[in-house]
This record gives sequence, structure tokens and C-alpha cells, in this order.
Amino acid sequence: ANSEGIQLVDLDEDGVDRAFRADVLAGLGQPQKAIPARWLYDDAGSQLFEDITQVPEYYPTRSEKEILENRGQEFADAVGSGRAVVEFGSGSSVKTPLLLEAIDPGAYVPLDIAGDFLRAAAADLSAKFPGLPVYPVEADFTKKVQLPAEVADMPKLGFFPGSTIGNMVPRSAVDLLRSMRETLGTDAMLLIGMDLIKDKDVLEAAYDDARGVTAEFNLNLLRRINRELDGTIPVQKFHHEARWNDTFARIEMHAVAEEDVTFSVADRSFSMRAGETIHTENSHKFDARSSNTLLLAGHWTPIARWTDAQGRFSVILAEA
Ligand code: AVJ
Repeated sequence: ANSEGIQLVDLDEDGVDRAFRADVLAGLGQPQKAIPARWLYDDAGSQLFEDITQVPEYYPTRSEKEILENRGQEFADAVGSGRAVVEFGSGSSVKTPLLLEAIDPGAYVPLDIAGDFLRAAAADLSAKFPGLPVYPVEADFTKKVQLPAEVADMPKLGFFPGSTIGNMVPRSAVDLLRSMRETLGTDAMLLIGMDLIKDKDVLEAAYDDARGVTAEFNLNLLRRINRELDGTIPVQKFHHEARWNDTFARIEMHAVAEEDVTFSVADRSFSMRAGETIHTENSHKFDARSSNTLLLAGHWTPIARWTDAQGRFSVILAEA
């Protein structure tokens, strides 16, 4: 169970529907209703997240891109050439090429549990870097992954951009970092993006943009439940809220019931009082010390750290 008390169900091959149903029913049964954030990313949700990266208030994507664009020479000096770059996730069409152009990698190994995504992203990347060996691996990288034999003799550079680590509560983040360390082996390095703690108003605006794209992204989860789990959630009676939780240094997304509501999901009935919420996502923020502590707990030693000109986002290099 995570700190919200929700037991995550394993996502095996055809178990996605079953896992979604189990997570939603368990999550709606909690005193503080909560659904794991990974379910935000169906096709509609993934498109909405792409749209979020374009709204003026959402700075993380632009800030991280600025760092990757400007610090390439410093990355190259720090990591050397010939490493196999192992990306945790299918890779973004923008960030990954910036890293691969900057350093002189020996191979590129994207890891993702979603095979379709993975193969599309790998094909894209191969087209951009014709001389670079690309070995996509379909795997759940929250556990140790067996990497292809072709990269066995190359030192690895793990790449985990986007502050995706911030979606996890610290105990899960530490488990993930340790699994990455196991996957990457000795002599490995890790380049990881972590969003920084800043003014509460700036943070809350980034997660509650004026155009309402983030609100759509959040409420799409309720629509997805209605679509896929035969739900009757009255989505129009909910609104989006982005809340800074200072104790845990995180932005929380909630779907807030505006009046007392009763609904059913997969033949089970639920009711909520006016003002009661469904907690749908955490996005933890860090400072230099808290990011170092998290990495050290995850069996990584931080050795360099870069921020954008406005000091909003950090990219950290660590070694095993
Ligand atoms: C994709 C997890 C990095 O936490 O900033 C953006 C997701 N949620 N707006 C983040 C998100 C609402 C995003 N990550």
C-alpha cells in the first residue's frame, strides 16, 4: 500500500481493465477518495497532457528543455562518450534528441510498458539518428529490467526527464530509484529532472491554467471511469482543484464535488458530500537538499545539478 493506503494492482499484459477497475473501486472506498495518477493517461488524457505543456502557466516542460538545450557540452564532459542511454519511458520527441545530440552515445534503449508507444517512439528516433543502435525493451521498469545483450559491455546513462519522479510518494520514488540502479548496473549514471519548490501562486497556476486544459485533464479521469467501468459519476457537478500541500511539498489535484452526489461504478454505489474530493494526482517539488536526500536514499550519489535561468526546474546528474 502507498501512503494514501491504496494497494496498486500489477499491470500484467491483459490485466489493464481489471487493474483499473480494482484501483478505482478500492480508491473510491477510502475515507479520502483517491485514484492512482497513472490512470489519467488514456489516449484522451495523454493528448490533454501534451496540450498542458503548451499553456503559458505550465513552465516545467519549457524550463527543462531550456536546460537540455543549453547544457549539452557540460553533460558531454561529465558523462563521456559510448554510454548506452537507457530512457525510463518511451521518450519525448523533443527532449531525447537534445540529450542524444549533446553526448556521443553507444546505443539508445527506451523502456516502456506500453509496447505500441514504445515501438513508434523508437522508430522515430532511429530515423533521426541513423547511425545509432536502438534497442526498445517492453518492460515494467519499476522492477529490475534485463537489458539487451548488445549493451552489456557499455556503461549506462539512465534518463528520466519530466519530473515524473515527482508523481510518486517518497517511499515509492525510492523503490523506483533503487530498481533503476539495479537495472543500470555498475559504473552507471542517471540524469533526472526534478521540479523545484517555488511560490505557491506560481505552482497552483501551473496546475490550474486559465484556459482550463488541466481541469479537462483531471475531469477526463471521471469521464474515463464512466466510459470504461459503467459509471454514473455526474461530472458536471465536479470541479478541478490544484492545491499546494506544504507539509509534503507537493501539488495535489483533486476533483471536488460541488453538491452532495450519489453515483455507481461497476454496480457499486458511492456517495460524496458537497466539498468532498477525489484526490487524483501528486506532483512533488524539491529543493537542492531534498532532491539529494531522495537520490541518496535511492542508492544514487548526486554529482552535478543544473537549473534554468529563472531557477524553476532542475536536472541532476548522479552516479551509482
Ligand atoms: C507528467 C507528471 C510531470 O506532474 O507536472 C501536469 C503531470 N499534471 N499537469 C506533472 C501534470 C497536471 C506532470 N507530469
